[in-house]
Amino acid sequence: MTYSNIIVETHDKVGLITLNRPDALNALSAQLIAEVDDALTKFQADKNIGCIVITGSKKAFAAGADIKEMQNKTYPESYLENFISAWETVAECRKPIIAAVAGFALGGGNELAMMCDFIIAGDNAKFGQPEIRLGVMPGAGGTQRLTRAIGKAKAMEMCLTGRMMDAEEAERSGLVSRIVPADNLLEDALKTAATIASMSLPIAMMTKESVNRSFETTLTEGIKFERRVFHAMFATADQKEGMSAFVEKRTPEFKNK
Ligand code: CO8
Repeated sequence: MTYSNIIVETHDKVGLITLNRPDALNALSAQLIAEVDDALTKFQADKNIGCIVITGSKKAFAAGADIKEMQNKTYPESYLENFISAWETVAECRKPIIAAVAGFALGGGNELAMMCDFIIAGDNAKFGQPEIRLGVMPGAGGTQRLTRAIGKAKAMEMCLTGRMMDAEEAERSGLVSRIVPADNLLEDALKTAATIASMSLPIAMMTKESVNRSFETTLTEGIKFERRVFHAMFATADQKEGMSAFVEKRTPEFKNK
């Protein structure tokens, strides 16, 4: 697939996807999402890639789904094409994904960021679910993921008023893991991703799966799941290497086995 809305690069073991529709503040058209899906599928299959970063520009991570594309959509069309299902590739990606967000992350932009495993925010980031102002509501997981991330009171206010949240409030509320100066955002996100990619890939993937399980089950079931996965880790060569390296006071060399 030839990409016209994203730029795809690899930085050693990190896959980088930069949303690149500057004229539309990276509005998430069907074509852009198809390109993101394609790039993610390739990074998933690439044994050398241990972590993925999705970012936008300094002005906008993404200002939402493409309103001009959705404007005349009918109910049967959206039902038949199962509109928005294409985005599930991001949420279902098994490798760790970081969203590096500067500028606007609105509507589907915020939902895309929340589909990633964590968000690092530039200090100029602005998050919001303004769909209500367009006569709709979030449709790519926003009502669910935002509520789990920041709690009912703030999520309800954001979704019902459409107001934006700045980076400080987003960090205070638990929507983002950290704030960094916008000029250093990509460098910081790539460095964080490189740290993750330097670990054992299967262990990182099992860790991601276990943390995500906490959203989908009870505490008792989640702890049972964690324990099964934890036991399985003793079958990996990377566990032997990681623990031996600690005991021998050296840096581990994970072989991803
Ligand atoms: N869709 C299409 N085009 C957009 C979008 C968008 N979401 N956002 C901005 N643009 C375009 C503008 O139309 C404009 O284009 P043009 O130059 O041709 O007129 C260009 O980008 C620049 O935008 P502005 O001139 O408006 O820039 P400002 O700096 O003045 O304002 C804002 C920036 C505040 C971000 C403003 O552009 C804005 O409010 N954008 C819309 C934000 C929004 O409502 N987002 C939610 C969209 S709905 C949604 O995401 C539903 C998700 C459900 C799942 C989706 C599945 C696909």
